[in-house]
Amino acid sequence: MIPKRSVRYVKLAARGVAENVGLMGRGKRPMTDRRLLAVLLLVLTAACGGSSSAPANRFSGPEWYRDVVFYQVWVRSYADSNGDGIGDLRGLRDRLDYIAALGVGGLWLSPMYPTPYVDSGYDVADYTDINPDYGTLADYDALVAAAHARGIRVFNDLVLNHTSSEHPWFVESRASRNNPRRDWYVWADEPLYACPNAASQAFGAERWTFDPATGQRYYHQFYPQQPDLNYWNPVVRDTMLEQVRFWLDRGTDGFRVDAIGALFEEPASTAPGGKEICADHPMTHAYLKRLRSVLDGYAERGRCWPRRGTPVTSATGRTSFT
Ligand SMILES: [Ca+2]
Ligand SMILES: [Ca+2]
Repeated sequence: MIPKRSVRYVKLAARGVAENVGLMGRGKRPMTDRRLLAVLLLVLTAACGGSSSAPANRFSGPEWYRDVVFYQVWVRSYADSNGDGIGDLRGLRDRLDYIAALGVGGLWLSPMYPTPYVDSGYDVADYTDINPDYGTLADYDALVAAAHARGIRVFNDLVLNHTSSEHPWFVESRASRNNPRRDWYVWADEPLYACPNAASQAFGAERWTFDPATGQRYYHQFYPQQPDLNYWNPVVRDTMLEQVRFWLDRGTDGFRVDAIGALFEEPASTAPGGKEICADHPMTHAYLKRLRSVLDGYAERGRCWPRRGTPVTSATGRTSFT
């Protein structure tokens, strides 16, 4: 089935780390109007070394992204190269001349990882591979090379908050209370916090799902098939940055980061002020700085980044970057 897609609006704002706030519906589920707080992290090759084939003045300066057109592609529905009815990376690559002719400078790929597709690919079952419906890692590499040759940068969708329930990490985690990956997800006898999904009830009313195999509940901000990773576990934090490096090492130019405000939660019993924290936790801000540091590490390879920003949360809870 070809999924429907609707981007109500995309706003690029702020400095250093660009904030991308969008209302999106996706996939074979009914339109969800899910509100996403996302961060777009950018890396630039042309402004530093001057060796890119990008048109002159198009990518000049570290804040080039302010004037560049970004083009979001839902690979599954975009272009089918082999006639199986499913869009794929080769189909997209075959149309890069058309995309370049539109004046596009940045290609944002919606999730193209292996997935059971409960949430249109935002339920990732493997962060370091390509959905076989769309092709292979070699096809991805060829797409990036072909895009770069046309002065187009490639940005992956990055889903850090949760995995698919079919990801091997969660399969292990739910196997037993003593499994080494048990603490990679958020397990408890009773819900630690309510954290309702304020944007939409389409993901279901319950944020905690009972798992009879081990007699505990796990937390999920979205569908039950999308268990939240436990970012209080330092091994999880480090492991997710390894997934980021995997793509940067391949030549990926940056990321659009999904639901980033939801990384950390904290129960009322320990949170300052005695009120549970469900989004924009200070630890999330700290983790974003680490993520930024990873990206900065690629400056040594001739890439430049927009200047560093400082996250600020207003009295209303709105986060921006100065
Ligand atoms: Ca196909
Ligand atoms: Ca979370």
